[in-house]
Amino acid sequence: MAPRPTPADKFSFGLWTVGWQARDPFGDATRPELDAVEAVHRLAELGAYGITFHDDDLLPFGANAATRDAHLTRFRRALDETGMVVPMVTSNLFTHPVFKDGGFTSNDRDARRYALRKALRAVDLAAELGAGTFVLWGGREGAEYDLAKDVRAALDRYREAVDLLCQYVVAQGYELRFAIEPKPNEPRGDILLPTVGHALAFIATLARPELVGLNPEVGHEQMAGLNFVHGIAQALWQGKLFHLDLNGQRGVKYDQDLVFGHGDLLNAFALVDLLENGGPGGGPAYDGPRHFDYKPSRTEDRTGVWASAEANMRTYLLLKERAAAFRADPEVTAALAMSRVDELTTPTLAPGETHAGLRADRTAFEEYDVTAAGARGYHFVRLNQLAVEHLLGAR
Ligand code: GLT
Ligand code: MN
Ligand code: MN
Repeated sequence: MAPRPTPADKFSFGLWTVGWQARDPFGDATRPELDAVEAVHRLAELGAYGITFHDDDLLPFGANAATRDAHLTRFRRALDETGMVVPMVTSNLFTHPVFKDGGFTSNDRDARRYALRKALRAVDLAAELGAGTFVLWGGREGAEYDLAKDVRAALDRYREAVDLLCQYVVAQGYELRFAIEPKPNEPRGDILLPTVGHALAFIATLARPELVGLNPEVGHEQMAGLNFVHGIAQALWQGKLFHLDLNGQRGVKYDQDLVFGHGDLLNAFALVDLLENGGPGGGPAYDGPRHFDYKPSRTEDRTGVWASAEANMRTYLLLKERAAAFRADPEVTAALAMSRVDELTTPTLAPGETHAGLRADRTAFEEYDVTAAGARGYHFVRLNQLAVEHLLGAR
């Protein structure tokens, strides 16, 4: 039995996830539209604490002021009735044909100005609903043809846009930070800022880098063949894990958006262990929302949608339980020591030591027995097997 999710677990879902009607490039929708108010109530009943959305998920694209107000009033009432919060808001700069060559980086300057205006409106909405994070997923910022996009100019325009958004939140006094969500491809052939590493390098060039971090998604890094846990670890190391999108992906292929844990389960285990136990003193390394960005598979009906939403949270909590047991197991402690995992936290140089000291230390080189060191095993496989056995509930 997995523990029941509660608001203290900080589970949140995108409105576009449970609301996905399962229209794909090859087939029609298999499910009816889902009302945002129903989504709030159902997710609250299941134990989630938050709901997130794009401007257009909640307020139909191009709606007039009266329609916007009506939708917002109903939605706010649902939040009040359930105690659900809105930790994150974002802007859809990818669905409408005007964005077919991108929002912030379209070759068309007028389309870029329109995208900026739309994003600024969504920033107001985010602040109004008390969100702390504004995600920037640039799904259409990219190209199919190398000669059709001046990538250096596109990055200039991307930076111009993010700098403007930062300037705006500072001017308005909003408590809002931005989180860039990398993705290597789909819908564009190649998307700009394709991985955690590219996005981190981009952030370092901004006018206000402290206001911009990351929203890495499990499947997006895995689509690029990368290790998600390593990406998250580096984001944490640089103080840039502002938000994250949990889901599942099976290898390098189209973006599957499976339920969390339904892809690389062992990597998901290491991820939960890092988030929950990787902080100073073994506590959580991340205390933001545990946000699920998945798509209930096209084969599922409405019942299956809610079952899959629950599955994300159950899997997370089961992995958290398993990770706690792993950390508490004395055999794991011994195996970690055998593998010298902790030794990596010791600086390579002695306190105050310089290159002169290192060069004078004969034990570091002239007298170092490289043959013996090269022959010694690290016992990493044993450690990994212990993780597998905990994951399988065998310990
Ligand atoms: C879209 C995408 C997701 C992003 C969302 C935020 S929209 O569904 O596939 O990965 O997180 O814009
Ligand atoms: Mn995805
Ligand atoms: Mn996502």
